[in-house]
Amino acid sequence: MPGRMVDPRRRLLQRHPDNPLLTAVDWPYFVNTVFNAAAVRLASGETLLLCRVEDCSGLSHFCVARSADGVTDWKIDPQPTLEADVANYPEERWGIEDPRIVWMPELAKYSVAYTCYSKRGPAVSLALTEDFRTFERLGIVMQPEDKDAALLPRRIKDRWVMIHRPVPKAARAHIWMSFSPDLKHWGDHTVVVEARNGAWWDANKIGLSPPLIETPEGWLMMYHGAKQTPAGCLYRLGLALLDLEDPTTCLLRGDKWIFGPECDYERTGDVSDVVFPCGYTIADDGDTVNLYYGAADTSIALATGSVSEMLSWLKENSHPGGMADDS
Ligand code: BMA
Repeated sequence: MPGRMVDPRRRLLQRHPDNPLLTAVDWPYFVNTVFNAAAVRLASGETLLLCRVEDCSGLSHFCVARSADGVTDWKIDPQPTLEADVANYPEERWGIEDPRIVWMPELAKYSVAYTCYSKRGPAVSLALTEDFRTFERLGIVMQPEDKDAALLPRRIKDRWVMIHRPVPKAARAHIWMSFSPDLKHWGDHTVVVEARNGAWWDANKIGLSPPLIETPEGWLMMYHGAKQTPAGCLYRLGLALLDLEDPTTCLLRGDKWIFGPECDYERTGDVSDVVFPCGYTIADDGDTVNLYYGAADTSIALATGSVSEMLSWLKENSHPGGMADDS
């Protein structure tokens, strides 16, 4: 099925002409798909992607890909970099998925929040690493069903902060925030952004996409909406802004999506009509965002935008507060 024509108007994110950047055929070993990669820029300037790789069992693991310019000449680990460790972490029985990396200055380590797919459903696990070769697992921190998690890079009022998205049986799936003294025990669970109702693009089920971007005006959040349609779910991306010192307060929330599946590689794949970013890097100018996203659960693509333009857009296209108006 051909993608629709890409409309050059209303562009906050520009697709890279080389998209998709990485697919299964680029992998040094045989895999089904590569998608939903976490991203980080290392001190060396190199871009590192921690890619979700699905093999032909249907289960996923992570594999590191590195590139000097974040676009070309990827050096991919010859073997899986991090695999499920079922003997010690039975909650990883059906694989590990959708990582989000955040550099934690106080720990001098990267945190990796990821989905552990347990026999009782998807849940949230944490790991720490200094080098993306060895990982210190902290184990499961949110029970099923929960996913789309990332830490904030620093404590707020002495406590670590995690964003995540539980899926309750009897209600819509909203974005929550929880707090911890030690990264292990989490409490004071609070809804931060609610899924809307009805026909909205972000009705019923939303979730964090990449980790938050810290700006002088607040934490910029890119979140996905999964709109249920007769043909399946449409995954699109929207924006919200959270208060810097009280991130449970949503200052602004955009009413429209800013990015959605349009190109062939986003519209057609193992799961059609999905754009799913799990990571970004910020360029040397401090403003350019390189957003890495899974396309149709099949490949990894790149779109580029500007933090200041996203903030300006939010001021013009949003309303205060993260709660849904169900009227
Ligand atoms: C979500 C997540 C993502 C996936 C998306 C579309 O629920 O599981 O890993 O990309 O669905 O299939």
